Amino acid sequence: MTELISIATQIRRDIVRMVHGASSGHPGGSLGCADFLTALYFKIMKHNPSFNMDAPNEDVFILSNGHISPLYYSALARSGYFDIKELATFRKLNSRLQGHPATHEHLPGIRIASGSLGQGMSVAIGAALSKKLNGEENLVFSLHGDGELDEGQIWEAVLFAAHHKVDNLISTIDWNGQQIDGPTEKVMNLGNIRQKFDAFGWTTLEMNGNDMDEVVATLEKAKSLTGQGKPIAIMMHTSMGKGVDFMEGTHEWHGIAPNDEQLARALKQLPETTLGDY
Ligand SMILES: Cc1ncc(C[n+]2csc(CCOP(=O)(O)OP(=O)(O)O)c2C)c(N)n1
Ligand SMILES: [Mg+2]
Repeated sequence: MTELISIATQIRRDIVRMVHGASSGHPGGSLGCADFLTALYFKIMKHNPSFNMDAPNEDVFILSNGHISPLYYSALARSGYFDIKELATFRKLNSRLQGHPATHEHLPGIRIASGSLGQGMSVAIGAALSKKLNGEENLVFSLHGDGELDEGQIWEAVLFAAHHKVDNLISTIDWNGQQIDGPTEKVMNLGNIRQKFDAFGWTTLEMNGNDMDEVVATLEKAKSLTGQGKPIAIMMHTSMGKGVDFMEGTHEWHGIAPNDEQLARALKQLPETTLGDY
């Protein structure tokens, strides 16, 4: 557990350094979901960093809220998909690390373009059904923002997954209560999203997404509930900007870069680990 927490801290350092280096990007959601993606890539998922697009006999992760790409790229590099030095090219001209993930650049680990919100659950369902057709036992994980649930396509996918018993799918919702323009309840009130997923026929779980013990335990529990005829959704409470006090809990840091002074203040709160900076 200590090791996972340390990896998450290094990944948070990567996030703020990458966004600062590019003078653009999305630190808020990236920092909030850092514990979740660390647990997934370093403990929970069966995956192979010598990347195969078709993912035979391995688990698949689909990032639907593609704007949190700094987190995604760091988790991929840190788990061996590509050299961590490449993180320095984030959002630079001709980089494989575009602001939103795309397949065109052939960056190992990326299986779909995302950033246009609402599409990832449909893709994840397709991947999960393919696994079943191929007779593979592996699982498909997806991650979505809560603001992303404003997209109608999500609810079509939620209906479809329950009807077709896509029980090898674990979708997680980053329930941080914030989105680009403000708190979700002001922009478009979502109500109790757990009750909504329950009503649509999913098995639901809830966790504090910024407590590594709880994240690992809940993901293990979710895995144990697969194969029972229902898709699984995890309502993940996180704090946007988690780990950097002045970025925490506000939509203000959804999509802006820290300046030099803010970067220094952020890095002080996220001490460099034995993994080292890129
Ligand atoms: C189809 C589509 N509509 C609008 C946007 C613009 N947009 C980017 S991020 C965002 C807010 C998403 O909120 P949430 O999923 O909660 O992410 P968070 O701010 O918590 O990281 C919006 C509306 C988009 N990327 N795609
Ligand atoms: Mg949100």
